[in-house]
Amino acid sequence: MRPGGLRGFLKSLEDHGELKRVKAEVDWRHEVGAIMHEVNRQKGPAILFENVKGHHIPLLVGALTTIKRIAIALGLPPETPAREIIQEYKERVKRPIDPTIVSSGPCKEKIYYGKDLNLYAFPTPWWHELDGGRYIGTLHSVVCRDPETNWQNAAIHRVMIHDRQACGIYFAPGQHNAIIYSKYEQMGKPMPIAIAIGLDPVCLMASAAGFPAYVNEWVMAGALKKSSLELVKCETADLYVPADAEIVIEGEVPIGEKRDEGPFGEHPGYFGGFVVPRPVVKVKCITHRENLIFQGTYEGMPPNEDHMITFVNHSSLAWKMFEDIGFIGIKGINFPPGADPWLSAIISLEKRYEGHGIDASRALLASKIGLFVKHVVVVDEDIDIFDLENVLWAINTRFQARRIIITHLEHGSMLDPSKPLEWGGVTDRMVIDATWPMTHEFPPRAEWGGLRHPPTLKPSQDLLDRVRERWKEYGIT
Ligand SMILES: Cc1cc2nc3c(=O)[nH]c(=O)nc-3n(C[C@H](O)[C@H](O)[C@H](O)COP(=O)(O)O)c2cc1C
Ligand SMILES: [Mn+2]
Repeated sequence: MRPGGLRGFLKSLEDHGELKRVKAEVDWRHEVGAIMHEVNRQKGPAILFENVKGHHIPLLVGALTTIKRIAIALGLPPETPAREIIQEYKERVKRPIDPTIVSSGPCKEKIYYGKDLNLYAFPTPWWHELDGGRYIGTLHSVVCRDPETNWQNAAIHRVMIHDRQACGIYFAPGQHNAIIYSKYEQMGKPMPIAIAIGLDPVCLMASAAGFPAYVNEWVMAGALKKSSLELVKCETADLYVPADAEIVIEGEVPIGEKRDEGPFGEHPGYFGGFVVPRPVVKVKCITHRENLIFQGTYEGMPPNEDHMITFVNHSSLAWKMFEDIGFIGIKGINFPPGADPWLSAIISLEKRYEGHGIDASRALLASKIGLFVKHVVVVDEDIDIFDLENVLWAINTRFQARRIIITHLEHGSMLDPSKPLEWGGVTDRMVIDATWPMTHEFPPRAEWGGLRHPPTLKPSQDLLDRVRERWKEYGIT
C-alpha cells in the first residue's frame, strides 16, 4: 500500500512523476484557475503551487484528475485500466473497516479561537472570474451528525468565504447533510459542523460517493484504503475527522440565518444555478498541522478532478448496489467522465425478459447514486459501455424512438443549465433501453438461427480460429 494521508499520497505522486511543483509566484485571484484550465486540457500533472501571492502555505490542485492518479490513490499499479479499478473498488467496499479513535493527531498541532480565527489565512483561489467569491471548500469533507440516529455523515459541499469567520455552504436537496440540516432546522437548533481539508484521497473519494443513508463514510474510506482510518474528535463538537487532516474548520450552522452564496463554475461545465441565500457556517475553531498543505480543485469543464472521482465512485457503487439488491444480469456500468458523470449512465445488461432494462434504470435512478442522473442508456452485454461510439451504434441499430421513456417532475441537479433556473432541482428524465426487443413483434426466426434479431456480423468461431492459426503465414503483423 502507499503511504497514508495527503502527504503520503503526495510522495507517491512524486515517485511516479505525477506531481509538478510550481515555484513561480501565482495569484490566487483567477490566475490559479486559468493555469488549471490549461493543465486539465493538457491532461497534465497534479500541481503543488509553492508560492501563492501573499501566502506561505502551498496549494495542491488536480491531485486526482487522471485515472492513473486514482489508481495511485487506491494503492494500485499506476497503469491499472479503469474497468479493473472499478472492479477492485467494488470488491473493497464489501469489506468495511471501522475507524480507530485516537486521542490526538497532527491536525491539532495548531489551534485557533476567537479573534485569531481567519479564513483568509489559507491560499484560497478565486477560481473562475465569474465566481461569487473565494471558494475555500472545493475538495474536502464536511462532517455532520444526525440528531435523530447519531449517524455521522461526511460529504463534499462547496464552501465560499463570506468573511474572516463565516462561510457559505451548498447542501443540494436530497444529500444526506441537507437532510440532517433540515432536522436541526425543525428542532430550531444550530447544527455543529466540521470541514476537513487536506485529506488522504480515499477520504475524498468516500465523501463524494453515493453510499446509502446511515453509512459512515469514514468506514468506507477505511475499506478503500484497506486499513483503519485514524480519527480524532473535534475541539468544539461531537464530530470525528481524520487525525492527519491538514486543516479542520469547526463551526455551527445557525438556523434562520442565510447569506447569498454563488455563483460558482460547476461540474456541468457552466456557472452554477441561482445566487440564493444559503446556510452559513460560523467558525468557532480552526486547527491545523505545522507546515500545512492546502488543497482545492478546479471545478468546471468535464472531465476534471470531480468527474474522474465520480466516474470511479458511481461506476463501482452502482454496480455494487445492483448486487446488493440481487438484481440479475448487470454486467457493468459506466458514468462517462467527459459527459459529466453526475448526469448520465450506461448500463450493460444480460437481458432476460422484456422490460428488464427499464427495471435496471429505475433501480439506479431511485438510488442515492442516481440522485442527479437524468439520462440512462441500457445496452446488451456485447456492447462495450466504455466505447461511446459502440454505445451509439447500439442505439442506432437496436432502438426505435417510440420506445424512449420520458418522465417529468423528477429530482435532478439544480446546476443543470438545460432547464429554466426557476425549476430548481426538478428535472425531466429519459431512459433509452437499447437492448434488443423481446416482444411478440420480434419473434425468434429460423433464418436468424432462432434469434429475435439478425446475427451480428462476425465470422463464425471455427472460421476465425482457422484464420488465426494461419495468421503468421499471411505476413500481416
Ligand atoms: C468536487 C466535488 C464537489 C461537490 N460539491 C457539492 C456541493 O457543493 N453540494 C452538494 O450537495 N454536493 C456536492 N458534491 C457531491 C456530493 O459530495 C456527493 O453527492 C456525496 O455523495 C454527498 O454525500 P452523501 O452521499 O453523504 O449525501 C460534490 C462532489 C465533488 C466530487
Ligand atoms: Mn452519506
